Amino acid sequence: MTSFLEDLASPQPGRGGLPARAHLHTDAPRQSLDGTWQVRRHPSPRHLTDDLDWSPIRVPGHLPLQGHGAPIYANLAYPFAVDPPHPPDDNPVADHRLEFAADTAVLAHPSVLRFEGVDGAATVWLNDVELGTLRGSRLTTEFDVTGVLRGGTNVLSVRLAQWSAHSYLEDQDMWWMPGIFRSVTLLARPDGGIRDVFVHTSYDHRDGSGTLRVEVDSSSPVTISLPAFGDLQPGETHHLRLVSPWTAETPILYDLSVRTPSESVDLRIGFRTVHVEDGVLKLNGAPLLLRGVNRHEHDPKHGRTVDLETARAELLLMRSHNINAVRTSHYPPNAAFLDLTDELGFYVMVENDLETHGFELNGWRGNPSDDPQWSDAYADRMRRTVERDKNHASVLFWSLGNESGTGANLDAIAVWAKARDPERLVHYEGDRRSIYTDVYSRMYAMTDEVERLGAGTAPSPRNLPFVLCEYAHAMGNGPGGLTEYQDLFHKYPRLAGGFIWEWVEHSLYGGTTEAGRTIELYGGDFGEKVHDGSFVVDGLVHADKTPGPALIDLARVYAPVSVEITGDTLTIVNRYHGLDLSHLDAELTIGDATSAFELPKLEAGAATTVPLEIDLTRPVTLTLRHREHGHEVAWAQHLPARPPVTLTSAVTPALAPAGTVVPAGITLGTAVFDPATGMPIRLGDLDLHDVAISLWRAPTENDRGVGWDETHLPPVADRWAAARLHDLRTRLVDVTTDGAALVVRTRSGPPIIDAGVDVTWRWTSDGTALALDLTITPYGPWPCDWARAGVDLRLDRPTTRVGWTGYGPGPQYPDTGQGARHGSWSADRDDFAVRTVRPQEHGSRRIDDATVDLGGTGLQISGVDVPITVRPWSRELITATGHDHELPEATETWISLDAAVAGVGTASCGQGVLPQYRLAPSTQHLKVVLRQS
Ligand code: IPT
Repeated sequence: MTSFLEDLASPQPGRGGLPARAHLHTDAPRQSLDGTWQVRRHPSPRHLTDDLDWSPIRVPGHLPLQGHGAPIYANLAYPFAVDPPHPPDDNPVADHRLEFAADTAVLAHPSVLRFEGVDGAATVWLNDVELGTLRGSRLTTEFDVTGVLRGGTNVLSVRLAQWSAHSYLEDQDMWWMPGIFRSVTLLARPDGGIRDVFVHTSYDHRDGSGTLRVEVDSSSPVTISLPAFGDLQPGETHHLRLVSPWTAETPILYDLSVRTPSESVDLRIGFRTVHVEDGVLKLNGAPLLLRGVNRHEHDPKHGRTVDLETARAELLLMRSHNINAVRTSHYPPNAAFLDLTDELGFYVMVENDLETHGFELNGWRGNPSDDPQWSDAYADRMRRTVERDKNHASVLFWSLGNESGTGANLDAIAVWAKARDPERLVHYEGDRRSIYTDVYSRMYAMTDEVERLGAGTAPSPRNLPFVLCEYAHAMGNGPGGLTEYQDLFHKYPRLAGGFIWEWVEHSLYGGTTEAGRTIELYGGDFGEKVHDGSFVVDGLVHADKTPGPALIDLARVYAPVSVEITGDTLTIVNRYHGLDLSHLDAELTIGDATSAFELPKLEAGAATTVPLEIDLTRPVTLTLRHREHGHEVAWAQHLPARPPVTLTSAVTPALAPAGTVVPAGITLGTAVFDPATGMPIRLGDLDLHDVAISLWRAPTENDRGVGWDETHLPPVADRWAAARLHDLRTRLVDVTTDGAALVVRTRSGPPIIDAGVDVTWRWTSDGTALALDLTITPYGPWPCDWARAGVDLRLDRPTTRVGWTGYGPGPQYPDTGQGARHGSWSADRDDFAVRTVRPQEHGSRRIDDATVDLGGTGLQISGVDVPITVRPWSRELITATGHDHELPEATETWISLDAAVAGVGTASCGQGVLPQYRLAPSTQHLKVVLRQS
């Protein structure tokens, strides 16, 4: 028998486990071994001793989240020397121990011990008998414990090392966190029971019939029954004359029971056929569009231990935001998750627990994917993935793994998966030849290439449908450009949609600050020497599963019904897979009045345009809702053209004598201007500070990324920094009057270079309000695009709330904010600012009228579609602060009023800001009216 140390360096699969099989819902007795175990830690497998104290630990759970070691976040870099198959000596080992009495019901039969997920590499003993080793952190292992399990006290020991040869196969972009993080269970296996079941179904959309074949692995006579269809023979294909098909829109499941005299198993099955026809992905004969997300299992306190209530809540949240597909990136999820996707209706790509991405940093030298010594490990992982989850209607794809290069071991598992389960599709992104996959998959391909793939002008291997297994990196402020992708998916049938990267942010909680703010941590915060910083925080929902603004936008973009109001017509496109629109209610809001709207009958895939007999000089909103759940599926809005806000009467500026002389003080209505700068310093009772032109924003994580469309250039944030866009120097040119207007001209530019902006500030007042008509004109050879063009000002009191009429409730940049609609909104300071785990520019709203409440007084801003931000901090402070909880409490208010704002793109991983959303130096105008409220 090999030693623990030797085992850790073995590329072989774990040993001693039983052949993989489905997780079945059985009436055989079971006993959970979850609960409080004991643990002790050794620094290395070379320094194992017995004189360590035991301390309690919760199972399931991760060691580093319970005080044993620290999490490590690295994306592709291996945080150890790449010396396969050897793990480093610096390799903490945790002995786990549980004393338990076995239930008599379990003891009455042969039994197995099941581990559903143990992160790391372990050897397992029961009552000092070695059962075998655990490899494949997110995969199930079962050991036969018949004859080893006994009456009285049993002692279960799990010696778990953080690193092993298998760490080279588990290089997913996530926290390295060893631990028994999923359940441990004892299962009685009655003699003559059911070892395994494999259900095969299909649906024929031409006549509504289905087929069913149930393979059962048992040594006893088997009875299979499907209520409504009676008893069925195992192993035979049964033709069922009329079945209701399963789709994510109609997740109809049938109860199937499989019995032997000693055991009965219940399954919930669905009839559906997924296949590829003429380069189009089809479900039950109709084209299928994946509106998907990549989902890691993550909880900010418990890591990858995610309970089922949380998983259900996540799926309901997805559904209510029009998401219909999940890629289980990058490993099989908790097994019961797939019961939920069957029931709630999702198209699932189950991914093998495999990634060798770190080899890319070494030119893929030694990549296990093409090295025969790892072939058994690859086969073992794929087999356990497929066997466990093979009965789920929701699972349409098997994915071989993520980012593992190319090689014979991948080829082999693809061939095996296809042979074992010909009725599902095989996916793998990393091998562009796509010789053994059923779809052509890419990640982050840019929209222009996706367009060519859709149109057939870019080569698509073997005429396969195209899937973006990852796109639109939801990191920080963004992703921009969702609409452009979706428009292509709608335009070209070959494009089967894709999966946003990613669903949930992986920040970990680190307590609370004195001020009561939650501390959210990312890579590097645990003293890791090799780490990838905040790259682990890139989700549509926060770690606590509260939606970020991108989820609201995505819901609109993914809407299965497109609605558009143009001229006096309404265009509706039904983008459901199979539903007509009869399950939806529609209502039309004109001004304040809402009434029901009769929807045209529309089959899936059909479109219609109907006249709208209404007055379009008032705002019109059409909303479609799900009748059953009340959730809003789609909406469209039409806004009448709005005239600019002007003051009706004017007072004359007190500027004497008229002309360019700098007077002692300038007043205009209730406003006072500083004669030295020409900038307003007071409005009514409010002191205005630091009024200045600004072209910069606090770089977003997308601004800090190298866009895939311009890999030859530094990130835009670096271009701004090089141009010192954040550091404009201003010179007052002159102050004059023009009738009732005070006209201030300034010139601003960064140091060093001879480019800048000429600015004309034209101020008028009706005695109380102050109107600004601003023109910004570039001069000189500008070295970079601008982030924005507008005016900053500071108030010396904190904001409590912002109320506004305009687009909301979420933020909006030129390439985001699809979910923002025109209306009246209110948000507290934090919600208006939109805080992110790593501080950055966010929260811009386009307003017609906003009141920044400063407690007792406030500043009112009016205009038409004016982008504004309101925050307690300067952009310099935001940029210099690494974590949200490090930002100081609010004592002041920074406001920006913008003439123009650049889009945000998705360059943190993917394409940069699309050309139409960039802000090239150009003349910009801003018209706003300010008043104290
Ligand atoms: C891609 C990975 O597959 C995913 O796990 C994640 O790391 C994502 O990037 C970025 O957050 S790989 C990348 C090199 C395209």
